[in-house]
Amino acid sequence: MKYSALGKTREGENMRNIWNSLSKAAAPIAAAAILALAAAKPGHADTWNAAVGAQSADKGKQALAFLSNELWIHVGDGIRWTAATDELHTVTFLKTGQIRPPLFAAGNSGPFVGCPNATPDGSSFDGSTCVTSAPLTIGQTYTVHFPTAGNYKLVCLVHLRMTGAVHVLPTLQQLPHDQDFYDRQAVQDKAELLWGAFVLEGLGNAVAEPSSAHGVTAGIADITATGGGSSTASVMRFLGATMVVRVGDTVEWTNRAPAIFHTITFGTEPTNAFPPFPQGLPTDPDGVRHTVISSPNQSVNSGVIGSPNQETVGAPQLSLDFTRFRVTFTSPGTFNYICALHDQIGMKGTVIVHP
Ligand SMILES: [Cu+2]
Repeated sequence: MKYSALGKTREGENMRNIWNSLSKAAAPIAAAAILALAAAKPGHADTWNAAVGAQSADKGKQALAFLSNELWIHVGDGIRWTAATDELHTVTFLKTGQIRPPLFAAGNSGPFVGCPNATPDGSSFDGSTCVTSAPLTIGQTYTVHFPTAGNYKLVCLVHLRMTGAVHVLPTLQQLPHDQDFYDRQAVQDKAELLWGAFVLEGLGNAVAEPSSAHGVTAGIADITATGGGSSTASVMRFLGATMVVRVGDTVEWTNRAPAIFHTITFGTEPTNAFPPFPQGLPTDPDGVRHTVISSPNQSVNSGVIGSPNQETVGAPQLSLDFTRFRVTFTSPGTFNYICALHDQIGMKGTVIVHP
């Protein structure tokens, strides 16, 4: 989706132009005029536009980001977010202190949990009751209204490090930016994040270049931040996706994407890809799950691999992350695999095993 396609629904453009020109005048008369005009504003609300995520044409590079990720609006205004990726996102405002819910119930095989459930499109958020969209896919929109002044944190329940800020100012307060500014900023942020993913792809490929190590980079990402929140440039691809080895060789996958999970899944895709299949996959002394595949018909799922989240003061220490997975191939053949979480955006690979 092109950002220009998001368009504008600024009912208050004339009002704001008057306001902007008046606010540049220094005379007290102008100040009085501003107050008079502002007093006329109640009952009037703007709807701002923002995007959720951005992606490359092949969907392999994803900007996990609210674009823009920081907006200043007036009390009574709304923001309409438009999802721009095949990767799912939510638009979510949790209450301060609320425990972040999992995305799906029953260990990720059940329905969307929400806070609880999704709240209707057009819901209002004032900090007292949480508001969330369902997981949104490309082209879907979700609008939130803000009836109370305050500063609110925006999160995505799918991605751990995808946040933003909405500053809701009193009607008399001048806003720092207009919709055109946010549209330009969204285009620039998109370009920077997708360019970042392009650079990461090169980095991941350099490491995964077929060699005696038989290493595959199972996704790579970088988190960046603005004053409003954090965004992630992510390569949702296996780098070294076609690996050629010999019988008896071991291929090793490494997830280099912080707070983004992937699986390495051969054969039948399990209903719930989060736990490894078969259960009780053996583990090497260095803590890496390691299994043997002897037939292209064999079903094996790594379970999710990746780093769960940043270290957090006050939270229990987690065990060492599962960031790697190993498979030893004992028969020749062509072995196709997918990431069960991201195959719909093309995250797939092949291991060709020669005698
Ligand atoms: Cu994945």
